Amino acid sequence: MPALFDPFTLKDVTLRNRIMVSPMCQYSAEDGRINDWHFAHLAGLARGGAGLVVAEAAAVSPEGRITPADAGIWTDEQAGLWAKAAGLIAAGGAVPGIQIAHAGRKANANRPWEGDDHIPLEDPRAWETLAPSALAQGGGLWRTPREMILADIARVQADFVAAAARARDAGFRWLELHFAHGYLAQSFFSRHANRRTDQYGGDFENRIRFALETVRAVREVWPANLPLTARLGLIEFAAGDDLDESLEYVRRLKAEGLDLADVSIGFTAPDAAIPWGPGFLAPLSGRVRTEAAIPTATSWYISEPQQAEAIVASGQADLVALGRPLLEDPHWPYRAARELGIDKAAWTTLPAPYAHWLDRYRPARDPVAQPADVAA
Ligand code: 8CM
Repeated sequence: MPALFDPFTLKDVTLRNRIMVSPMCQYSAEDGRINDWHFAHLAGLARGGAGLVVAEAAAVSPEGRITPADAGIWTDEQAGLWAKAAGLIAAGGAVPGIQIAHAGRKANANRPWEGDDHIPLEDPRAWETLAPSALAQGGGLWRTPREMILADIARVQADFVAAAARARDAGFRWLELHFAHGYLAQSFFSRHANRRTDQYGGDFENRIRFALETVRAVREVWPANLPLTARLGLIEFAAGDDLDESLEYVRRLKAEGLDLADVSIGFTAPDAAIPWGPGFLAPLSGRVRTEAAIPTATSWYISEPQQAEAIVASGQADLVALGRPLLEDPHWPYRAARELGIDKAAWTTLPAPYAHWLDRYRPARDPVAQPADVAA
């Protein structure tokens, strides 16, 4: 059995394989409410065969949205819609997960296909953005945020806790905190974004305080038997990177109750030189897995079944997180199973309406069209 199709158990949750659907913002919600687009999208991905479907970043508060069209989880009405989504994912045989997020200084942007730039303050859709320091994200796309006072920090942490409780009540069984990609929690950890001089900025202990306190508080409401995970920006590929510090950050998060580290990038350093390439983050995931002794997920430029298999089999990650390959081919897991030599879809709790087609009617050797057939 290829490693990619070994079940994976974390706490009381067992995934049918090691394939995770990365959370992918759809920028298609209204006042934070998801709709038929999201239901079809998530149900399709679950039916496609992944073990875990992590629904897109759901904002913990209105001002924490990346764009005005982001999904949210700050009201009971929104949570009711998420409950339907969680049920659809489970009906597809995958474990329902959700990412909860606050965009910090990268909030209040236009949708990627409508400019990807900040909304000017005079626009009626504008809101004040918040960050550890009054420093704009680089690249000229974002406004300068307001530096958070201690009451803002406490409120955002309470928003994360309320969102986690809503996710729990909606039936999600896997929670991912968005602590990467230059969003709020990442910008506290980042020495590029955080210039505070109080207990939330400066040295390592102070820069990790926001994340540690948030994990500790979320852990109180997120069930002890369910995985609490975070997507972490552990590297910038820029001057100032300190991997020993990043590894210690993960160990400290683990001590607060984090169950898995989804290893990713900071995206806060203006001078980063990111070595984009196939599976380029997998080695760092392997280091985190070994040196912080915590299960990991890895993402970025994983698209081929043999590549995903090698990452899991070699111990670089427990889970491979795929995004774009699953949008191109929502049934990528079936193709992967076939390519890795699993001749029948018994690797999964494949729902019977699909299983019977794939198993019962599959001949010993699939007839492959020959040039002569095509010519005829
Ligand atoms: C969009 C929303 C949230 C994220 C994202 C993106 C796009 C790219 C990315 O991360 O790396 O975390």
